[in-house]
Amino acid sequence: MTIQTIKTTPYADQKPGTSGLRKRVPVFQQPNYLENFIQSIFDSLEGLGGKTLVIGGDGRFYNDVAIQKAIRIAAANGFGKVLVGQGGLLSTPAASNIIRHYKAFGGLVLSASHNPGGPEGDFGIKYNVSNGGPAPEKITDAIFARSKVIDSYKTLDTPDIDLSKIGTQKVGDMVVEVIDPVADYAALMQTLFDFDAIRGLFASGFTMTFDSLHAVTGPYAKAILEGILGAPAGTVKNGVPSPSFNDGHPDPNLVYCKDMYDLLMTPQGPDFGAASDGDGDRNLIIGKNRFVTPSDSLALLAANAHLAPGYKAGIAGIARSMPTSAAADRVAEKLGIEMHETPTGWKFFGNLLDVGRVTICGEESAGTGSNHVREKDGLWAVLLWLNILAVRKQSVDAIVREHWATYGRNYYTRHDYEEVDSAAANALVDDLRGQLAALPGQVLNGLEVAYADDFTYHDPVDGSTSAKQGIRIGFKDGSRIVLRLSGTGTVGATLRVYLERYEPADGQHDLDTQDALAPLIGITENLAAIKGRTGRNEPSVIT
Ligand code: G16
Repeated sequence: MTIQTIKTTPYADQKPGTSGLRKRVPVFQQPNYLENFIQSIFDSLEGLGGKTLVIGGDGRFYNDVAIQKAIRIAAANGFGKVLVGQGGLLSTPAASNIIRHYKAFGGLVLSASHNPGGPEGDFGIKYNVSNGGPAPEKITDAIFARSKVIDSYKTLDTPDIDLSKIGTQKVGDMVVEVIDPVADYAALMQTLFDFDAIRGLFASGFTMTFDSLHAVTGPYAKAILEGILGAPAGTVKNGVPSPSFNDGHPDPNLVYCKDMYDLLMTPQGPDFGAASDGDGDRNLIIGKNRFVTPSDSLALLAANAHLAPGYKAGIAGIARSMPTSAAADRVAEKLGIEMHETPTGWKFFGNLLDVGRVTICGEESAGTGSNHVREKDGLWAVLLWLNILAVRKQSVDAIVREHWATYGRNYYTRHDYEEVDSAAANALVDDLRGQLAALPGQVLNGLEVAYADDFTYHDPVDGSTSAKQGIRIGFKDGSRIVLRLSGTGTVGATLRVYLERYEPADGQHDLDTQDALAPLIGITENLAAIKGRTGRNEPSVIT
């Protein structure tokens, strides 16, 4: 088989963001755009000859085309084997598991996660390394540097691989094995959780709804919840993956899962509701009459993890992204274990997990996970919740209330201003950065500023430093304002404002969240002038 070397010219905009390269589909459809990026990835890796590469995606529009291109470029670059999910599907946590389980060299994850899909929607691609996690910054920086000078890529002139059949085929000298996307993942989950107890929970009449949002978790949730665990048929909604997510937005939050939220707030609603996103790494947890914020969910899962067999020996430590609330910090303190604050992006947890300093990680952006893989894992979080509910035999609401009565409550909200003008958003952040030095000691809306900085992370494992990771303004009473620009949007800039206030164990736990945070919302507007600078009177999304 002759390897073709195709001449190309670089694109200037292939800088990976928080989680790989995400762009509108038409951007990826430009001549050689995807090929350039994949070749830039392979050019940035050493020693891939003869090794195994995992390829999977969330089934969104352009996945099928991209996978065929990726397989040919992988073969031409000397990989020995590609493992690909049947139909091109692998959830992101399942891809991470496959990389680890089969000791692959790395993997290509084709997804734009929670972003909408379809011909005018978003597409994305990221590279995961041999530990199963997203490539660290030194690799993504190298990929970007390479993409700016690339002048050719390698491929083969071969027909498309049939991805519908499980089994082995060949592309040039490379073996392509099409695998069941669900089996290994389902087996892993059975090693972590008490499936008998969860089966008993469902058998006792416990009711649940799980919304797959027409995305990748449909087959996983059906196989595990309805198949292995015996939840009634129909528990999983919208379970058939669609390239356009049925024209929906596969983001499991209170905006796109409002119907489920409303149902859970009614007496006739089920006991438990959950959802996952486009690629299956995020989760939404709602109990009857109780939405659980992702930050609280992290704290609750960490505090109760020992109830599941996979964590019965206890957890070594917890890590959370900087904007995530400090609720988990209080759990770590009580357990006497390590607590780490990292920049936004799952890749920053990898080192801590690899050396065993933390077991459970989480982010305010609806991501929780553990050392079982190196990605956040939506269904894992749902199963851990189910395991805890099965053991404690209490409602979600009762468990959350007990938690607050023990640790206090961190009121928390995130305000997103989506698709704002990039120049205006950057100027807003720059101006705020300029004000930081003068803030400590000032009293704003009755709250005294304790510190104000732009977060810099020093990785305690590899010694690397990541600067400018978000503006933090902390107050003496434990309240906090964080501002940063998203690294996953594809149009303009998305400004994220994260607000948090701590109420002690014997304090008020029943305030409306937005009311509880109103003083901080006012301070933010005074300091950052968001309305004037963005032209927006209110956030696009409040979570
Ligand atoms: C990605 C990253 C997460 C991050 C989230 C939001 O999630 O994997 O670590 O918290 O984006 O990032 P940003 O605030 O920069 O938009 P996902 O689910 O989109 O892969």
